[in-house]
Amino acid sequence: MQATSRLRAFAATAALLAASAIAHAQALPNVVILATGGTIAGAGASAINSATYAAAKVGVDKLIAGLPELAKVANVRGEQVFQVASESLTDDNLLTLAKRVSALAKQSDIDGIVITHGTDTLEETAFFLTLTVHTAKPIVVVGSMRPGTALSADGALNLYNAVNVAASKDAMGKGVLVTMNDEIQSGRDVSKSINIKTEAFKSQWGPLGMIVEGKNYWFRAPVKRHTMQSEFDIDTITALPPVEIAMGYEGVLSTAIDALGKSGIKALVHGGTGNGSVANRIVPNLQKVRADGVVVIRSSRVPDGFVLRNAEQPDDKYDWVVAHDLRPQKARILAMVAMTKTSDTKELQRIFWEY
Ligand code: DAS
Repeated sequence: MQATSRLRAFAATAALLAASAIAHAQALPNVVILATGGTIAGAGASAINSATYAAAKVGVDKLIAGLPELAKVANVRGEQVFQVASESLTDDNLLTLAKRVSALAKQSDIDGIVITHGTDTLEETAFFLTLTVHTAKPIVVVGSMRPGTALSADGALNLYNAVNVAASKDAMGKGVLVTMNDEIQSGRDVSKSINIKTEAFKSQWGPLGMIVEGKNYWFRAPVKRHTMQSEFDIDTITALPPVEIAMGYEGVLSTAIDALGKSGIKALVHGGTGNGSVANRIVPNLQKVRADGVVVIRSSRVPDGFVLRNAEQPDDKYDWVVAHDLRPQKARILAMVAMTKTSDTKELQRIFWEY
C-alpha cells in the first residue's frame, strides 16, 4: 500500500514539475540564433591567445550549451547557416542569410533573431539586414573580439546580451541592432573602428543604448529608414548588382578606377580623402566611368563626418552621388540594394539621404 502511495506522490510531483517547466518555457520568448562563424566561434591554442586563433571553429549548439544562462532569458535554438570568417562572406551568402532571417521573422512562434558573425564585416551584414528585412521583431547581430578560449573572452557576454535584446519587446521597431561591449548599436551607424580591442565597435552618432545585467537602457532611436519603413524587401531581391570600391590617397593613379570602370560593375564607390576629395588627375577617369553608364558615388576614407554634395566636387555637373555619412563599405551595401530598383542618380541620392 505504502509503495503505491509513494509512487502516486512521485508521479504527482513529476507531473507538477513538468507542468511548471512547460509553463515557464511558454512564458519565455523564442529566439533563434543563426550562426555564421567568426571569432565568436573561434578557438585559440591557449588562454593567452586573445589575437592569435582560428575563427569559425565552434558550432552553434556548442555556443548555446556553453551559456546555460540563456535558458532563463529565452527558449533558444540554433541554426548553423555558415561557418566562415566574415571577411570571406560573399554577396550570395548575404542574400541567403537575409532570406533565412526574413522567413524566421514571419513565423508567429519566433520573437527575436540573433546572428553570430565575424566582426570584420559585421557592420555590412547588419546594414544589409536593416535595409531589406521587413519585420519589427528584434534582429541582433553579435560578434566578439576574442575567441572563447582566451582570458577575459568577450563573446559569452556579447551573446548573452544579444539574446536578451532579441527577447525584449522594447527592442522592437529600432532596426537591426548590434550588441558589442555592453552597448546596443544601430546596425546602420556602427562600424568596426578598432581592430584589436573589445571596444571595437563605434558609431559617430553614438550607441542607441546599453545593456547591463540583462536590462536594456535606451537613450535614442534611429531616424533613418529601416526594416518596416524600407522600400527594399529581401523577399523580392534575387541578386545584387556588382558594386566596387576605389580608395583615394596621396599619389593615387587611375589604375584601379580604369580597371573597375571596365569590369561590368553598376556603381563605383570612391573612398576619397577628406570630404570625399578626388585627386585632380583622376577626375577625368571618374567622369569617363560615369559617361560609360556606371554610377559614381563619392564617399570618404575619413571615418566620421559626412560628404557634402557639390563641396569638394561639382556633383550636380558630373552627375555623381554622395554617400552622406556612410563609409565606403557601407555605401557599397546601400548602392547594391538601391540599384536592385533604380540607377537614376536623383533617386539614388534621395535613397542615400533617407537610409
Ligand atoms: N576574421 C574575423 C571575422 O571573422 C574574426 C572576428 O573578429 O570575428 O570577421
